[in-house]
Amino acid sequence: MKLAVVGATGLVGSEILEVLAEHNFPFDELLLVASERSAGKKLTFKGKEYTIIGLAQAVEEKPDIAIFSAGGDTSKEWAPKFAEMGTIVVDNSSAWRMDPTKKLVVPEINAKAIKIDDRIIANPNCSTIQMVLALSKLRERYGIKRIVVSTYQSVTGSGLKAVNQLLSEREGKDGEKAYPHKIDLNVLPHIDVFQENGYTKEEMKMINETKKIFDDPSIQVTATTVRIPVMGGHSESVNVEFKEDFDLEEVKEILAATPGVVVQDDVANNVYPMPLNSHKKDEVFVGRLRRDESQAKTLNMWIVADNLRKGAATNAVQIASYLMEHSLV
Ligand code: A2P
Ligand code: 11C
Repeated sequence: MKLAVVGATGLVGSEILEVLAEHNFPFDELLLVASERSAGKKLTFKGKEYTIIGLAQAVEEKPDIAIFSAGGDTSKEWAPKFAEMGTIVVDNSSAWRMDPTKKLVVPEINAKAIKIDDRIIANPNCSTIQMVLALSKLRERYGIKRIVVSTYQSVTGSGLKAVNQLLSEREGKDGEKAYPHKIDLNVLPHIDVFQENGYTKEEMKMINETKKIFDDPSIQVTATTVRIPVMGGHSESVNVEFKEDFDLEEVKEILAATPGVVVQDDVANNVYPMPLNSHKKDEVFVGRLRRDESQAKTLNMWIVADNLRKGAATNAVQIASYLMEHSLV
């Protein structure tokens, strides 16, 4: 089993390496891949030193699985080249997510959709993953009519440059800018580029990916995605209208029994999910569960997860594990 991590030097790439190590992911050979700028440099994984290679060399090595997190353009150009060599690409970019011939997978929800001849498997957007995972079992029980979501997203979602912008601003220094405005002590109702309909690309990802993962185009979703000056994870306020009425205690039981979800909901003791506590955790945390008193069959919830973990690295590694465990490699 030969495993490649493409984008190994990036924020998500280093998180993938951490998750592979923590999960004791089994492989015989590991290829660490980045741009030609980084080729020849060294990276350490589990105490062993690896030399970074470029994509052209990596494709010739014919890895069994390649986890890509090197941006959409790299995936568009290189994932098909790996696929042609027989590699299964687990792609963390947005390049293939809405391609009807590609599966968009959150393993706890729809891993069964993966078939033996799939060669490029898409990992959803971070803010989508944590929302759909928290809603998945509630949807099975009550059916979902409409979701209204507002996000509070960590700067780590925009990569290293954004983290550096926040830290430099905090120290009062001038540095490179990932955002069009100051991010420290500020809130930007703007993630990714604006589309013709006035929504951002991040908002449209949440809408379209949710329908695809649940395999239900009838679910109505509307989103406002917002960048805030935090680092540990993304938070989301979700208002969900079910088809059937629910019992709040049963909702808590269903959430507690949802794989990958942890309920933190004890307001009497100020217990609710927060990004600081979700940092470096693989789970999705849910709290502030309460009935929407303005509308029937509707629940308000607060969902937090480390966007680099379940939102990216953990989900991708879980897909790779599923491939191995189900002899799809
Ligand atoms: P490199 O470090 O050599 O630039 P982030 O999203 O944190 O900025 O990380 C992006 C990751 O994608 C890095 O590992 C980066 O490698 C890699 N990358 C960017 N462009 C390319 C490319 N054209 N080919 C291969 N890897 C790339
Ligand atoms: C953010 N969701 O927080 C973005 C980052 O489509 O994989 C991930 C972009 C993507 O800015």
